[in-house]
Amino acid sequence: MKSCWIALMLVSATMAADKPNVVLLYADDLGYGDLSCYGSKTIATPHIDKLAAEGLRFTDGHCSAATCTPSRFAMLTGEYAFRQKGTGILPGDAKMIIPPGRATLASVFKDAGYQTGVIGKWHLGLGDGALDWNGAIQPGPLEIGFEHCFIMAATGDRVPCVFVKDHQIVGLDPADPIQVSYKQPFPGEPTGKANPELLKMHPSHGHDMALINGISRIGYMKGGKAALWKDEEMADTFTSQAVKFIETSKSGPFFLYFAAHDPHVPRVPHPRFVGKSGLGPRGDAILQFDDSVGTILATLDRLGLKESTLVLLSSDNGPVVDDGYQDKAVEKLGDHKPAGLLRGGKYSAFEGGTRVPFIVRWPAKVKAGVSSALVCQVDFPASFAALTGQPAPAAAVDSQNILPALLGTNINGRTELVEQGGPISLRIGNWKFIPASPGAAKNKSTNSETGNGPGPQLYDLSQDIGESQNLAKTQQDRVKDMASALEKARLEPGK
Ligand code: NG6
Ligand code: CA
Repeated sequence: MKSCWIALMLVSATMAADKPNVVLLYADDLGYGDLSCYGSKTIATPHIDKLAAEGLRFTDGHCSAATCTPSRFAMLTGEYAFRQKGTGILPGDAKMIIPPGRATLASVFKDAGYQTGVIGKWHLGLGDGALDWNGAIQPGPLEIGFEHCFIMAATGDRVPCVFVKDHQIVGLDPADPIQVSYKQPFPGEPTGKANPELLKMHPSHGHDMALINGISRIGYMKGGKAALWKDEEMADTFTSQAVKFIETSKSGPFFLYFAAHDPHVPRVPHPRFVGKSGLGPRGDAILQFDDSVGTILATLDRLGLKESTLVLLSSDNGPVVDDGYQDKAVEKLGDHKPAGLLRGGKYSAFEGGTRVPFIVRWPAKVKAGVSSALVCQVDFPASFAALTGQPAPAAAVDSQNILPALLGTNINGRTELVEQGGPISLRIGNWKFIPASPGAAKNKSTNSETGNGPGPQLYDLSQDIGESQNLAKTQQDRVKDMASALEKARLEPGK
């Protein structure tokens, strides 16, 4: 009798749950001010603008950290990355930092009966520490809930410059095995440092190691020549893989994590975008991302999936202009403000580090509009568990169910949010607190602000979105309260 009841409850929970397809369109280093729907007058992103016009555009949506690896770690696991050692920016030969079997955003969907796929940039490590790139590359995405994967291991500026499909490098010739090292160069292989005459794009800082397709990278590699990617074709490759995944999963439901590489360095868009933005390769790469979005949305339209698909668009961290290559991003910036009115960007504790474009479209359920709710990607595991009628994963300790805010049925998102820039800072409502933090206020290589400062910083974002007036001296009680709230959040997950 009891088991009948349980069965009945399970059936009704499943029936009560909505199971839209979910497509997560994730840009790399795209800033709050980089899209015309977020106010840019210097760049036109018509496909993303249409998505925003048909959906809910968030003005206070965040990634969890101001760089890639910790941000993606938090988004997939539902745990702030600062709680775990080894979750900073990873080299391309790092072992996987999400333990196999751990519940993730992907496994939440898989458990709900979804087809799950990741296409694009991974940057969470692969293998268990003794990886042979010529053999089975595992553990990887398939061991944490994805059933299909077509990825690059780390970033476009890190070796190995090849794609990995499921457990294998794509197009690898066994007669030309691949070797990867982050320690020393391979004798006889060209590097950016030794062979600058072979470069089509020169580094501005770092990036002077393995020389692949006329661009020098971080780390060294040898062999695997037939498998090397062409930077100019990378966006089209990922996009066509995404279209294929949607086509084969169309009977649904499916979850696609489309992790684009644009506009991360090296910015080498396809020739059809070159010169089109007037802002140099960085702007052109943003047009390329918009184009990928357009192609994926057109696929949903073509297959009649628009109504039944929740599309989420966001970025893994804020923008950076010079991130290590002489690509004219600084010289051609003109009036463009990649972080909009926000201060800081990638690597920064200021809002520009983690406040990013954040759009939800689900025609069947979400009313178009604009929301000022405080929402964060770390909340995806709990929120999508709720959407699919499941409890939040126990290990997703920082993930809150903010589904009503994501769907626009409630204007309240989070009350508090920890932001991981350089220094770890705290939002409570519109108040922003950055604790005193040693270290340079400016990153000399990227010429960007870190948020470090000798004393505490307090900003009232409701009056001062650009964090220009430090109120710490005049509001000492609030500083004290926020300092202890931050300490508590650091020590006690769930805040
Ligand atoms: C930095 C790289 C930068 C970029 C970043 C990771 C240098 C000098 N800079 O170390 O170019 O690759 O790491 O970016 O090497 S992220 O978006 O993946 O976090
Ligand atoms: Ca990034």
